[in-house]
Amino acid sequence: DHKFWKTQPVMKQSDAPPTTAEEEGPIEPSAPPEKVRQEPLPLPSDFEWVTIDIDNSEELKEVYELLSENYVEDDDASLRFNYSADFLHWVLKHPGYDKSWHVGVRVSSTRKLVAFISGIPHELRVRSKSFQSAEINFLCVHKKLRSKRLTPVLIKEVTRRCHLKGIFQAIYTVGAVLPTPMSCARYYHRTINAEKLLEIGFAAVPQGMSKERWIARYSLPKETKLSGLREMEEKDVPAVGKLLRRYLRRFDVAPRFTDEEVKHVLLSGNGRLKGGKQVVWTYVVEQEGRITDMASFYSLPSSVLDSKTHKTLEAAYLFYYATDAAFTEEQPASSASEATEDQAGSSKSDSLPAWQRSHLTSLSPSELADERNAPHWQTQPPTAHTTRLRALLTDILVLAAQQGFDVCNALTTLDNNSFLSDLHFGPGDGFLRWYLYNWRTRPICGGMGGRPGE
Ligand code: YNC
Ligand code: MG
Repeated sequence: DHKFWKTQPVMKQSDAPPTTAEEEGPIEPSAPPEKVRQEPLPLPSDFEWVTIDIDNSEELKEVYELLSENYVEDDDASLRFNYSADFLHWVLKHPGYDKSWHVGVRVSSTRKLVAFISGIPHELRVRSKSFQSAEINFLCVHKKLRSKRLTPVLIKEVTRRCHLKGIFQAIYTVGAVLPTPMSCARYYHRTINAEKLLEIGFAAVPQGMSKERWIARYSLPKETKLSGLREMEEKDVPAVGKLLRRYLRRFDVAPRFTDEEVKHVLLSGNGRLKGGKQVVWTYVVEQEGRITDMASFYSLPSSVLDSKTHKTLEAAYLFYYATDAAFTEEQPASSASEATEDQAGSSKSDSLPAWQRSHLTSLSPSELADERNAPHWQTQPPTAHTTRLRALLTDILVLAAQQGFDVCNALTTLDNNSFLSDLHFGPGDGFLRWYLYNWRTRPICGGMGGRPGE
């Protein structure tokens, strides 16, 4: 009965969700720093809090090792996320990051790192309201310490450290159902290395199809097709920032990235720029000196736990993308709203005009199964926007294949539903749920969030 979560400022299933924009907002008020608890939460004896210095390669390696052995596994324990140290360093050093939000727990006697939780800051927009928030991620308790109620202590401690810095809202994603999702999406997988996925058992040839035909189904062109497609460079940051911010305004929930964040999120994980391993790939389409499209993916391998022949599944995860084809059919943004809304941190947007709101947000499992709710892209001819996305994402698959990825994963978020099946992505077993801490909101567009039983 959620002994811990029922004490927290999160939406409860029993609460009536807000019905108007005015009712959306904090569940409990913010407090001044001096009203925030000053001492760390008590830990069981034998354990102590540490702040991890991710610039210290030894400490970064300890976090990497804790996660590589104890982090998220799939349902039948055949795969476990294997975030690289370079990936962790990239994500945790988000612009404006606060070192004190990289929280570890050590065994006092041996100094062994046995638990971790992290937060990074960013500005989040939920419908028409924007606020500073923490994105909480990489919560992990060593397998030998499970079911001892350490998790609520970790969450309360990172919450305290956020409160000390004036942050009272957070967003996080979990595979499981907790009180109370604001949104849910399903994982889709696009086979690239068909043979290897068969050997691992991640995919199976459907009955009645030959192995050769199944493998041929996933073959990709050797080269990309879009003219003007190239890797993003630092000089592209302002144009990409503008395009991405404008594209993301079409969705009910999105971060509001500054150019500094765009540069970090899309470029700094390109290891060739700083001598590490590459974790993020970002491409742009430049036509007559204008950036018309961008798309990115990141590398998140999984350890294969039950195969004799393969140790690692190399997965590319579809990340941000944007195309100005989204705007050609719609009324162009007026220069006034472009100017005031372009930079995150500028004056907050009022309610968005209808054409900027998306109808293609993620779908709940029941919606996915519900023919009557068949989304309009299945029944309407492709638009310039969806045609453009298919071309762009096909090239992204080609590039992921060139980089040696075995599979490309994507969620039913953004406009992904308009190309997933055409590009031979298939539905997986996994779902991802989004949660907000201390923010009350109506269920997100399409009624995905907050439904009982999902
Ligand atoms: C979870 N993933 O329900 P109740 S995702 C949140 N997120 O509490 P114990 C979780 N809560 O139900 P264990 C949770 N998993 O009694 C469990 N809980 O109220 C709740 N796995 O604690 C659970 N990483 O310590 C229950 O559980 C209580 O030993 C039970 O440890 C859980 O990073 C876990 O999946 C997940 O390492 C640490 O199983 C462990 O089972 C593990 O007895 C593998 O805890 C790795 C894994 C989770 C990935 C992620 C997002 C985390 C978000 C946390 C919530 C943040 C709130 C906002 C804070 C900032 C606020 C501000 C400002
Ligand atoms: Mg525990």
